[in-house]
Amino acid sequence: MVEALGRALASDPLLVGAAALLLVCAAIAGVWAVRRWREPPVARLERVLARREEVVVLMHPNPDPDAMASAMAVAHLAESAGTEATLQHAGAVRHHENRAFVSTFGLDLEPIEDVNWLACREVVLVDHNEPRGFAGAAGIAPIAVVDHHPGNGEGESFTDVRPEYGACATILAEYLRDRADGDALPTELATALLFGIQSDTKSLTRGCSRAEFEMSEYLHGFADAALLDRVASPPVPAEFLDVQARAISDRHVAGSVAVSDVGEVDNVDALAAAAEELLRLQGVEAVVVLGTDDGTLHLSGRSSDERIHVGEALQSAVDGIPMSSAGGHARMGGGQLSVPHLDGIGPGSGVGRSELRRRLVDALRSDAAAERPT
Ligand SMILES: [Mn+2]
Repeated sequence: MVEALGRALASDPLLVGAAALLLVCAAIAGVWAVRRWREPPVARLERVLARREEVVVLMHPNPDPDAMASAMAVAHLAESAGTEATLQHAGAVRHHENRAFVSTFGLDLEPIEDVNWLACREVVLVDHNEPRGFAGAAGIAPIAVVDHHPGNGEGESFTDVRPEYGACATILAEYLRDRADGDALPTELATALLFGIQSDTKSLTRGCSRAEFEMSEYLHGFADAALLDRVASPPVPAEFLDVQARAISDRHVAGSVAVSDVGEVDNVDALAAAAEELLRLQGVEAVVVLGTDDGTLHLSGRSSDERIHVGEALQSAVDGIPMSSAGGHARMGGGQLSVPHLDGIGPGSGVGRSELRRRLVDALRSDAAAERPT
């Protein structure tokens, strides 16, 4: 057969030419395929961004520093590809540390409540892999997804989800390194990403992979120490310290559960900060701090014991109380109750504050007891 082919080629110079052309084409295609295969993900993402005039970089609801720093990095990539980027999120930037991040880096973030509020339909998701938290979120098909949470969300043209990573900012730091060719990173961007990694990993103590350490080292070379300090330890509003003081001095401790009613507050974020502080108390494994703002009683719960599911405990404590809601995760939860209803106005007979406190203690303790192996 090979001989027959050789004879045919020898007798027809046109065939020789065609065979040579075919070989050259195959070689070119091979080189192209190897290049594509070896190129870093950032090159593909940059191509996806460059094909658009405008993109929305969408953070998860109530964005945290990791989401905001990741969004800054995608906006940086988009703008260097000549693509306009708008940073949007559902919910609000909550907690004074997160607001300090926004003001320190002068971020222009736009809140959205409805899919029609998106600046455009070309959406890049960061730090989550399925759009949520606004009306019509389920109908969005993102063009790209960069995330470190488990999940099945995908981008139409680009998906990079690494659940083994401690922060989304780590992935974006790798992107910037891979395209840098030794160029300096903008100081603010490097500092924001470094803080994003630190805040998502509790300063490299929780949920870290090797990549967090490597990218922290890389970013450190471009970050500004004073700026990092300013964003990591923003000044605390006076009320936060007042509320913490009240939470600590007025605490009721029953076994490993501490409940504290701090009365009227102006800023309900102070309750979460106080709960975190109270949880540091020796012997205490679950806490709830209660405070009133504008006729609503807010609860903020925390637990350091994995057998106590705070969200479920808060939910069972307010169960049956009209105009109440509570829930959350294993280690943190919250709730709201209507003060007039607690006082007995409305359909129910009312549950006093001391009765509520007792229910909270019981819920947090029985939860612990139920889970405890006998
Ligand atoms: Mn994150």
